[in-house]
Amino acid sequence: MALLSFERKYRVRGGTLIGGDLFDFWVGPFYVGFFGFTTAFFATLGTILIFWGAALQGTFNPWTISIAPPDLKYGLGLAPLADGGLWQIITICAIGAFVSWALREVEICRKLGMGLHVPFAFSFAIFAYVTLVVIRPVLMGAWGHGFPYGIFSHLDWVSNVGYSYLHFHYNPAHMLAVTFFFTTTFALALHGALVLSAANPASKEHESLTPDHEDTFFRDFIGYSVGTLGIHRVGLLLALNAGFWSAVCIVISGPVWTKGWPEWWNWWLELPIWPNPGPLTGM
Ligand code: 07D
Ligand code: 07D
Ligand code: U10
Repeated sequence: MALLSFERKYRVRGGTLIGGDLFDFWVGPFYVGFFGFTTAFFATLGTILIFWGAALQGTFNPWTISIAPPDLKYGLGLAPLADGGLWQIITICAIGAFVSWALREVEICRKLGMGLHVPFAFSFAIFAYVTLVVIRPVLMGAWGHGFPYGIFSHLDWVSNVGYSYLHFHYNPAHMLAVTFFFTTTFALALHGALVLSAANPASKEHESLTPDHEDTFFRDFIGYSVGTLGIHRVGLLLALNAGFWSAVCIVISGPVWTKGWPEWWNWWLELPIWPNPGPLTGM
């Protein structure tokens, strides 16, 4: 079915979580819904507040705009607008916009009778963000532990926080997260390449080849094919784990482990399985 006639057929009322028919309409290609309205509201307000913060900072250079969280001395209290209060309201707007975006995805899925896999997946990104700006700061007792909203300044934050644990690569959850990110790109490259190779066969005899060819390629190659549906399950699982272990790696840095990450590995040397080196010395 052509895209435009399909959309007309499925542009029907219903599936909304809240607001009934009130916001149940489209603007151009975009479905609005109650959560489209709240997304637009929070995103607009948050963006205006970033411009306000930029004006206070005295720059509109997008690379150097930075909205800093409050100083640690404000703890978990409210800070004056110009001293981190803007960051606090922008954080509320960001969470409002991200959660609204996820709920708008849910409404669109319900309209189309689809599973909720896309909003479920996006919720992991939201979880990672909320871990950085709410969960970890609350566990550490100050909003000042959140990251600043600026293109370069947030990189400074990552580097500074990384080095304050001496060597962040030794964080075991960071290792898992990095491995999942690498594996995700590896899997997408294999999948994209495999599908294109079947869709663009070497011989002009066929217009395109079949999933059987795809399966057979991997059975010949590595002895097993996870299957054409299975690879999408694998991809989703890998990507969600990347985000999940990222959230874990940062939430344990501070609230759980306060020393350098290299030292964490001492548990290996402290296992009660090593022979006492005492008598061995001098042998
Ligand atoms: C391609 C989908 C499109 C999204 C894009 C991002 C804005 C920000 C705001 C001027 C894959 C749109 C950007 C709306 C404008 C102002 C105030 C997604 C795609 C194109 N980062 N980060 C970037 C965010 C964190 C880190 C780029 C956001 C953590 C490192 C972009 C968040 C840590 C590097 C950006 C966030 C961290 C980047 C490209 C939120 C750990 C880079 C992003 C809300 C996760 C890279 C100059 C991209 C870069 C980069 C946005 C959080 C680390 C500006 C919105 C605190 C090490 N980050 N980031 O393509 O070039 O994502 O930076 O959590 O090297 Mg970041
Ligand atoms: C938080 C983004 C959420 C986004 C949302 C949507 C908009 C709308 C609109 C485009 C989580 C935003 C949408 C704004 C845009 C339009 C229209 C995603 C988020 C909700 N690290 N490290 C990670 C690597 C080092 C450090 C994660 C690699 C050093 C710290 C990942 C290397 C030190 C933190 C990762 C490396 C260090 C991290 C990031 C290599 C610094 C974190 C991915 C090869 C000296 C962060 C939860 C992520 C984290 C994090 C990878 C090196 C420090 C696993 C590959 C050794 C402090 N690092 N890192 O989390 O876990 O995405 O955050 O060297 O806080 Mg690291
Ligand atoms: C996949 C796939 C698959 C496909 C696919 C895809 C995954 C199997 C079949 C999809 C993949 C691609 C297309 C590939 C490329 C994608 C990427 C690389 C990912 C990154 C994407 C981007 C960078 C693009 C991002 C663009 C976005 C998010 C669009 C931006 C949109 C907007 C700004 C509008 C958002 C809409 C909203 C909020 C809802 C509706 C609202 C409006 C229309 C605005 C009007 C507002 C109202 C009516 C409400 C009023 C409220 C107001 C005014 C607020 C007032 C507030 C005040 C404070 C004043 O697997 O195959 O193929 O294609």
